[in-house]
Amino acid sequence: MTYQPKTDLRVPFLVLAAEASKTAHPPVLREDTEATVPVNDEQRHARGSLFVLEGIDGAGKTAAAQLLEKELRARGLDVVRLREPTSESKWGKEIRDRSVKGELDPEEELNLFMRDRRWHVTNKILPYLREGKIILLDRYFFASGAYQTTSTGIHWSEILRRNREEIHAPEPDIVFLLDVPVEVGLSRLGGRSGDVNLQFEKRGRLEKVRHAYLEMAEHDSANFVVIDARASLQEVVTQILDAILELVNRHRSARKAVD
Ligand code: ATM
Repeated sequence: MTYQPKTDLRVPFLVLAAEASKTAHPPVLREDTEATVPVNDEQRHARGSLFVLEGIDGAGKTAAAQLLEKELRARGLDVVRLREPTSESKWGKEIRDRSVKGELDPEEELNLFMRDRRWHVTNKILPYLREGKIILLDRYFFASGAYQTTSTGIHWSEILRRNREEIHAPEPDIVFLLDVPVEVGLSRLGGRSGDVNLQFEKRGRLEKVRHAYLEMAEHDSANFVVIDARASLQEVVTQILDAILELVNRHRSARKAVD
């Protein structure tokens, strides 16, 4: 099932970019993870772009993100690849340690993902956007919407709202939803040894996760592009790359007009 983007590719993050700092600094890691600045203020100073890859397990996001990074870098673009849950914050580490063993209760799990994301927004995503980087993000708050709705019973729209209002998670330029039927995702995962995650990869749950993602793509305000990820990796990457390059070029032209 392939969907067309429901809106034109937008150009956030740029209008007041002329004021933004032109000096690049590596992000300084902050422990005061509660201190996220409201994103609308931050976005005014951001010159970068945020592209998110989402999909059920086995959809091919991680392979696509790796290849995209290479392709964008080969074109001279300043790209950074990030993923959630992070492997750096204490909350990301806790998720990775405990969810694999099925130890987390649903509310605790949702809270940990939110805390890890707050850390990520503060310490990585916003600093990189301010530096003008192109961020390729392998999972973001839409994953909380899709996965944690199935465990907590909270509607995905409420989970997205919390991420937007409580964490001030910046809106992506585009969310690429790599859509595959569950049996395709599971058969791809079958090839990976030691990767079976009891908490997440049960078939019935993945059907619900996929359904939630597709509903989001249709009804949420984010700029979703649904990609039929049954296609080859190269075809998937080409589609995503074309959309990213088009948007990055529009950013550049608009910035020139402002400068
Ligand atoms: P990766 O497979 O992308 O490493 O993500 C690990 C798991 O975390 C993934 N499912 N499995 N297996 C989806 C899950 N996840 C959530 O449940 N909520 C979230 O907010 C995020 C970022 C990931």
